[in-house]
Amino acid sequence: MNHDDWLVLEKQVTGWIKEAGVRLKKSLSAPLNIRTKSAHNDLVTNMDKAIEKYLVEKIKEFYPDHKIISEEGFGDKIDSTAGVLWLVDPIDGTLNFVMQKRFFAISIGVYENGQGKAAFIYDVMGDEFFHCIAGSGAYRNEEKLAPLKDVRLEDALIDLSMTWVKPNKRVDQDVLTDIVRRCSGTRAYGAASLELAYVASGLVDAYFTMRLSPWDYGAGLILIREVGGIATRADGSPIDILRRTSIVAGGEALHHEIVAHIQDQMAHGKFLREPL
Ligand code: 2AM
Ligand code: CA
Repeated sequence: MNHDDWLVLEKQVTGWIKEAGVRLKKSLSAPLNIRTKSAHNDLVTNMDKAIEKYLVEKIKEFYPDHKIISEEGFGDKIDSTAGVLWLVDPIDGTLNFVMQKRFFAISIGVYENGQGKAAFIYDVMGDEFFHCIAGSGAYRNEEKLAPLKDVRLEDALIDLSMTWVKPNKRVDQDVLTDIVRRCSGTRAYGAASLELAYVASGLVDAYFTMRLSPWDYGAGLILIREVGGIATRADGSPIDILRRTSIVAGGEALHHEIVAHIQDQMAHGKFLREPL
């Protein structure tokens, strides 16, 4: 697709996402139909499904030859990044949607032959729309985001869930202890797409997680790279956008410091298990 095609797509997706946002907001005043998926805290609601169906139908209507990976099953079975690929999460942060009625987002990332091209993350209740067409700058609503600055670990806010510093099956619980002790503070918002958007906006300086799916991080990675940030797997290796993965994201120097620390811990026998 050429640049003008991407601009048309941006207009369309912005319209769909804002419309979906209105529906999500309205739905909070009616009873939700909630079910659990892989665990008691892994939830899906009637709204996850309804919004995904709406978005997938729109994409298929206007871009019938594009492929879609999405969370709730309306997308395609994909094993290649060839062509245009959409990574769609109708509600990122479903637990927040259900329990807090805030801090959830609609996230859409669009890739062409594996290259990030367009990103859209909409914080419905905060009415903050993070978006970018790769190469044309990243935005929070109409405000252009600045390139990420170098931040020392001692001055950094690090976004990570407590999950990763208590016993868990993916990473030794003490791998990050030094990072947590030395940094300026930690935060956790419970919606990965927003947490990646906050890194891109400089609201937090780095984000660490051991387990995300393509629809959770697809858009966020594009935003972070657009502002000069780095995102890799926890051991520093590249992210494969077709797979579940760990992620360390941040400005270049801080990303390097965190990954070097993790690699050093691994060299001392600490485990790090990527999701299958
Ligand atoms: P979700 O709400 O779309 O499932 C919560 O810390 C963040 O991690 C959310 O962005 C959530 O996305 C994501 N996540 C990925 N895998 C998860 C899982 N198995 N259970 C809960 N949250 C998960
Ligand atoms: Ca979701």
